[in-house]
Amino acid sequence: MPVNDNRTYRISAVWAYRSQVSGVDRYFHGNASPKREVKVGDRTPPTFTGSNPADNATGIPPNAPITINWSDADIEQKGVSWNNSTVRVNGTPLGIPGSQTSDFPGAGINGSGSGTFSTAALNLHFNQIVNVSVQLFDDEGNSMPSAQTFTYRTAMAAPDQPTARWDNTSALNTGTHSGNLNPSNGQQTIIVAPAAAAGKTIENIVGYAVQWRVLGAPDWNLSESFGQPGAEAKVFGIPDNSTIEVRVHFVDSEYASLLSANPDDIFDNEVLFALFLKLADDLSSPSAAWSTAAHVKTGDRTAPWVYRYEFGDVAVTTPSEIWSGTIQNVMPNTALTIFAADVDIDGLGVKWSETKVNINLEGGTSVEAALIPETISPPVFDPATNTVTSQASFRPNIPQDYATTYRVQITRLEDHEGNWVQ
Ligand SMILES: [Ca+2]
Ligand SMILES: [Ca+2]
Ligand SMILES: [Ca+2]
Ligand SMILES: [Ca+2]
Repeated sequence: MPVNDNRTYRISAVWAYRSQVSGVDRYFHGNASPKREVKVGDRTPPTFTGSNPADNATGIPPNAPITINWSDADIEQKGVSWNNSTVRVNGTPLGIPGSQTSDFPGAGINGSGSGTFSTAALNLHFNQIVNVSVQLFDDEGNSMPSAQTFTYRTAMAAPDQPTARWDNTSALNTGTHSGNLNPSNGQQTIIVAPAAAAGKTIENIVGYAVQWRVLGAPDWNLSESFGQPGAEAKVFGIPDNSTIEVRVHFVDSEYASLLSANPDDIFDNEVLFALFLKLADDLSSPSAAWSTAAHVKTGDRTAPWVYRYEFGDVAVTTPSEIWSGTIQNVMPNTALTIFAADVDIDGLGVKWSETKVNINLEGGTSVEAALIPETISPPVFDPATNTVTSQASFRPNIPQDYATTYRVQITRLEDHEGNWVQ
């Protein structure tokens, strides 16, 4: 009969004998002795049943405790002996757990429990791979056949708040145009200062990613730029005349394979797409902690435009007519009022003193002359759209005849930054 460990057996003895009855062997036994109990000892090693953090977990705070779970069969209901067991973190033994649990339900032989270790003394870094090995013994000295290991990764710390500034090197919006004027050139650049994480050690940092949005917008835009460690990043395609929010998060060496040997490859479409996927993935990952957002104002690169003019009591508001319309039966020397709008974060709008107008006999030589307004209205600023409107009236000071066609051309309508279109 096989005997299992961790069991109690009751044993009693009895005499047996053989006797012939009518020439045939017969077997008989006497009364049984009193029973004895025998406990068969523990030869079952404990089992490592899991951990917290779990294997392959990410985003774990560096100072998070480590809990090791076990099960064991043990007739004495003691289970794992932490004095004999060894838990190592990146090779360093952790000693005795700060807290323990042990449970053998219903006074049975099969129990489970845990030991929880502080990691404070290890000073683990952010974004560090943590390898844990577990070798458990019970108090009879039965050990796991071999150590088991699991791995987790600590969280990526948030960078400090970056700083950002408007790159004012892009060209003013100047020159000729026909038809409707787009009020915004929409292509500005800001420069984001390198991100740091004061007082924190972070492993495997290869740079930082940038997101931006117009202040108050619901969604963030992924920037095409990827900041190298310690270097500034440029963020393109930002609207002018806006307050922009910028935030950054660190990225690790998983990006390095995307970037290959040449950082300029970031502008390769396939690399960019892969990086975008990674960035998007990071948005849902606790390992990608974003910094506090910085604010920066982009400057004015939008030229003003005419949206209405009036000759006496005749008003023109249709854009195509404003740029090439014809008005009949205007009295000579009638006052002209120009209504102009500008997208302009500083609220100044059109600089009327720089506005120039030609009035000539149609077909005659065009002569540009400064407009000398009789009246200028104060600019009205709409902060919701950063749009400034103002108007100026002037009286053409060339001799005009009846029944004669004159060509009126606003050759320069300039804002205070020098943006203008003709
Ligand atoms: Ca055992
Ligand atoms: Ca035991
Ligand atoms: Ca402007
Ligand atoms: Ca301006």
